[in-house]
Amino acid sequence: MQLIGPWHQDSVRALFDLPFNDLLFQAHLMHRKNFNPNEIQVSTLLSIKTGLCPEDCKYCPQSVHYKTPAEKKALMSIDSIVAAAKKAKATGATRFCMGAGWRSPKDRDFDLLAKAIQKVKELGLESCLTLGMLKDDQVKKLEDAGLDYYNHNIDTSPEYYKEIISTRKFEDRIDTLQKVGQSKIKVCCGGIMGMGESIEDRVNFLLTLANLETPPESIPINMLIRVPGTPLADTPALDPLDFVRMIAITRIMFPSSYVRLSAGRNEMSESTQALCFFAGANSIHYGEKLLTTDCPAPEADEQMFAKLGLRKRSQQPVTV
Ligand code: SAM
Ligand code: DTB
Ligand code: SF4
Repeated sequence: MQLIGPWHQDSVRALFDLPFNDLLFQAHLMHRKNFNPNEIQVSTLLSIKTGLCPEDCKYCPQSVHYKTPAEKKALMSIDSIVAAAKKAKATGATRFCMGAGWRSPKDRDFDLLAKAIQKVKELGLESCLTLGMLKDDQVKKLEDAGLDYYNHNIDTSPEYYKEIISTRKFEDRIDTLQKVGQSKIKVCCGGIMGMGESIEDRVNFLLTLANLETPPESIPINMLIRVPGTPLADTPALDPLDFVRMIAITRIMFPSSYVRLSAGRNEMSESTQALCFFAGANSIHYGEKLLTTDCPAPEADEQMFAKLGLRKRSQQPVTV
């Protein structure tokens, strides 16, 4: 992992204060040095268990505490997971991310999870899971099953976290990230913009990511989807240019990580997305759905890629 830091509050804040053009120019130069700027990694998501989650994350349609349009669904069977993975492969995804509306998985779920990892990899897809907090032996089970990535977001700054979630502590998230970071599984960790956080919170969110024992190789930057029924449903919309800034600063601070333009593309214009790609975003969620909310239709993404001369990044070597 190459870092051009060490970063401090002042140096990160200085990036937020740059004129937009200067910031985008720096970010784009950094992007070109490390990646092919016309290639985008595409991941398809599948919610393998949906809703009734005991946590109270104020943004989340799956929390049992809020009445939202998200459909509840028990843990899927291996056959249905494999069928969805095959479909994702056929539409051109290179990574298959399976998410569960859990605080943490139960030991009894690991046989199915290991099987799912194995089957996804047999299809030539990278595997990614996001299941909530993990214990040491659970990380080991996922590592032994050959899991490529574990997604576990810190979502916001340590200071703002308690305004968003009361059922766990920021340190609980760091604890799982440390466990995963010490295994062979790659860390995917990012956050959500537009939850009413300040610039200082965005600075401290990025500093926390940069100071993780194992900084993430994959960084999802989500724009809050304001789902009806969640406490954040009426939060004022984020200025798309502030979202682009966040992508650019993430690219500068993490030159060799994948920066994912994650949730929120359905509410974003193509022009905003194009600016995000220029600023250094090189990964997206692709497919009909994110977890419970809609993604742009794959055909619309194909058209946007064609317009921008972008192509999907082909598969990285898969470790089986
Ligand atoms: N339960 C597990 C956990 O919390 O880690 C995995 C699933 S959880 C839905 C995965 C991530 O989705 C959250 O950490 C959050 O970053 C993102 N997310 C959930 N609801 C969102 C929303 N309304 N807008 C943007 N991102 C959202
Ligand atoms: C991440 O950072 N964003 C994805 C993925 N990791 C699991 C999830 C976005 C979920 C958006 C709300 C929903 O569809 O329920
Ligand atoms: Fe549960 Fe994850 Fe949603 Fe929080 S973000 S309510 S832990 S599914």
